[in-house]
Amino acid sequence: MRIVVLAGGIGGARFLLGVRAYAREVGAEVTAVVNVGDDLWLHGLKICPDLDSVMYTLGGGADPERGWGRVGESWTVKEELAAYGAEPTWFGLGDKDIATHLVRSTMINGGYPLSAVTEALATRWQPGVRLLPATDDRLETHAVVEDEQGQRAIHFQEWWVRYRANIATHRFVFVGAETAKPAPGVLEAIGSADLVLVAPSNPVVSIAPVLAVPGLRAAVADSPAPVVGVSPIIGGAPVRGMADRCLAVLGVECSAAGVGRLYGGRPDGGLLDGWLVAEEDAGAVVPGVTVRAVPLRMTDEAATAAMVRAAVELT
Ligand code: FO1
Repeated sequence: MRIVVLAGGIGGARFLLGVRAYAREVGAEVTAVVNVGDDLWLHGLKICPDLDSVMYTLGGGADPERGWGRVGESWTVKEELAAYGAEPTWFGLGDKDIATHLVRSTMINGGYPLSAVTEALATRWQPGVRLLPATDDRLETHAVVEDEQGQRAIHFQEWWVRYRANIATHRFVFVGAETAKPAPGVLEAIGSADLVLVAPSNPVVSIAPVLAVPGLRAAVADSPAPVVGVSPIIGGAPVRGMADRCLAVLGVECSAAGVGRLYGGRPDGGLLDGWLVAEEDAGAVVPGVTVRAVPLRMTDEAATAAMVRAAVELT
């Protein structure tokens, strides 16, 4: 059995722990197609927060409290940069994490595509799933915001970390998406999958940038395999993060049904055949989609693997 997971953010990383546990039980292969819209160049370093969250989480090196970055981290470089007055001070890189960015940046500057760099980094972490960036090309999520400085587009990380999404926002733009190509292996993985899962990641800033890569949405929509999504919203609130603020920018209701309808059912030109919601959202209706209510809290690997089993059984 081949499982493809569209993923981004910490929700995606934690969900993949359960997918890997399920896959080990049944002998399945897993490919994660990961968001790159959060990526940025900073201090000469290429930083890929979502790829790193997945890699560190599956490799046992993630900080469980923060959710991002490395466990047992130190912050000497951050303090030294601050002493120089180097901006931005609102985005901190840990010392151990910087080693990852140094290796990645050296390889990228040497001409290797992000997918090859990711594979090289993963040889250390042995995540047990194949990690593919959605694209090797530049695709950055920007937010079009408005304040006393007027209307302007800012990088997603500035919107998320500096402003904590607390700034009037008109829309999100996926810069570079029109000309981006799916990374090698992405379309093939989706085309030959037995199951495509949409992780309980932020639909607006984690999954939408993946689907914005030309050809990727169509590959999922036309996939011969069933497509099952997992709601990131439980009882009207995001499990983690700021999906509520992101959905508000799109004018989409922050509910399991609202996100399910945003993805849409395949009979109506959307993506989903099945939609897993939490038990408290049992009444959710998504036209053309089989909705099932199951426990959706990713409290541990076993609970998360049970969600994956429920997704398989839904198909
Ligand atoms: N999140 C923060 O809230 N503050 C930070 O300073 C910060 C730095 C950072 C550095 C590397 C990295 O991979 C992630 C980092 N994050 C930080 C997390 C990141 O902003 C977001 O959580 C994700 O991009 C959203 O998925």
